[in-house]
Amino acid sequence: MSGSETVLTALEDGVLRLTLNRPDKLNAFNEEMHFALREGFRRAHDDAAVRAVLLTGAGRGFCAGQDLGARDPRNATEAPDLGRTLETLYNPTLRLIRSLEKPVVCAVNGVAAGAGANIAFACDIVLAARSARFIQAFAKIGLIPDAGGTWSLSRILGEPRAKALAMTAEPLGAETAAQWGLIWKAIDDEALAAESLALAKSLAAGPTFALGMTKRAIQAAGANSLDEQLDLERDLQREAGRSADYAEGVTAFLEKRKPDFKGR
Ligand code: T3D
Repeated sequence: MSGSETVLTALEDGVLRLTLNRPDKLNAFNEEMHFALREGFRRAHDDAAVRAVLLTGAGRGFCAGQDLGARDPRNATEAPDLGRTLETLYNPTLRLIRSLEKPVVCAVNGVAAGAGANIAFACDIVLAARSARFIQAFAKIGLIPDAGGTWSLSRILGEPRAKALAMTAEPLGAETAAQWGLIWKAIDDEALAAESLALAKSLAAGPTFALGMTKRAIQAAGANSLDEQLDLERDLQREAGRSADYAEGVTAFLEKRKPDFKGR
């Protein structure tokens, strides 16, 4: 399978759909898939026609994390440098997802394990099939959670649940993940693809200039004091107030019609 086949890419109504596509391995990451996914998120940054991203998986799984076939100690002469693989393969993609000032919807269509789970948690709005489960599989193979997992789990869930999930590797069902606030919604399996695409399309047709700054502000909040955050809101709202989308939104409201946002 070539690099491009490992992530299927389609642009429709402003939504760049990225589908992890190694279904026989539950979409575990090999190098080709890393590069193809990174390329997809780079395109989302650079291409003005992309106004939202939808990330999902092909087949019965979302993503089983690192392809362990590529880490077989029996075929290695020395231990791998996993710090290097994080730095060069996983972390750039995580940074691209978080810094993209466009909405990223993740449709978790099946099991999400290891880095696969934590990449989902880095996205902006996560929908999961009711049958999906999230597994911090790292503890089973002697690793620590990566791909931002220690950061997102502890921030979203707090230390007690983050530590228990990470240390036990117990699967967390989609319904509980939604109740705990780790994801937005659990959806009936057969409805996930259509609902997640509809959500991504409605975001893509929205005021994406403001949605991008909303993302920036919410992500900055955890590290800011209230004063700093109020200043940031002032600065970003100043920019939003100068946008064509704001003028269109208010005009459409006054004219009692649907706004036609352009994302600028
Ligand atoms: O290495 C670095 O660069 C550092 C970064 C690390 C990041 C990480 O993500 S580390 C964590 C790696 N992932 C795992 O440890 C998860 C391993 N997989 C599983 O535990 C289970 O497969 C699942 C719980 C995800 C699903 O279980 P189940 O019973 O639904 O499916 P299965 O039968 O185990 O898997 C189906 C096939 O996918 C199977 O292949 P086969 O036997 O039909 O030919 C299985 O080997 C393959 N598969 C699943 N996960 C991986 C995988 N092959 C390679 N790597 C995988 N991670």
